[in-house]
Amino acid sequence: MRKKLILMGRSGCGKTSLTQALRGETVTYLKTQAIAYDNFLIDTPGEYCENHDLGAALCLYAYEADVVGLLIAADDDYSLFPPCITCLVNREVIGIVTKIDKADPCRAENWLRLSGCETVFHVNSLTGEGIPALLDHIEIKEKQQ
Ligand SMILES: Nc1nc2c(ncn2[C@@H]2O[C@H](COP(=O)(O)OP(=O)(O)OP(=O)(O)O)[C@@H](O)[C@H]2O)c(=O)[nH]1
Ligand SMILES: [Mg+2]
Repeated sequence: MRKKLILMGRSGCGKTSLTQALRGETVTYLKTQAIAYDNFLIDTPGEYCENHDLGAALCLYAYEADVVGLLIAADDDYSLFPPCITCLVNREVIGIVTKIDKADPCRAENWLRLSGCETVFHVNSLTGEGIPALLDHIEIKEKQQ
């Protein structure tokens, strides 16, 4: 069993590719046209992060999940997430730096930490690097007897 993870970030930052990698599927480009649910992942179109009114809807969608993932690609030139926004939802918020094969992930990680993410993962959805650590984080572990 896994906690339900919702992914948010600008268009093209790698949300859908990450959902495919987390499911163990081949990564193929597919533009997200609407919020997409499956058993443990909620994928959102990047436009929801890029438009102020749709951004408010993302806060509501967060309540359908157990964990909120904010994504920034390592080669992104800027962050869409303002400082200290994780308090807008009463869910755990984690940072995920994508495309770590394309640039040093440090800058994107710093932006995510500034936004309030205390835990930040680094992933490359094309090679699978960092995917096991993220899967482990959302795994619901049986209590030891
Ligand atoms: N090099 C590299 N490319 C990646 C990685 N992850 C995703 N991409 C590429 O980035 C492009 C956009 O990826 P998507 O997963 O569709 O991005 P998205 O965030 O879902 O975009 P929207 O659906 O528009 O919101 C695709 O061409 C992917 O192949 C990665 O880790 N490394
Ligand atoms: Mg997508």
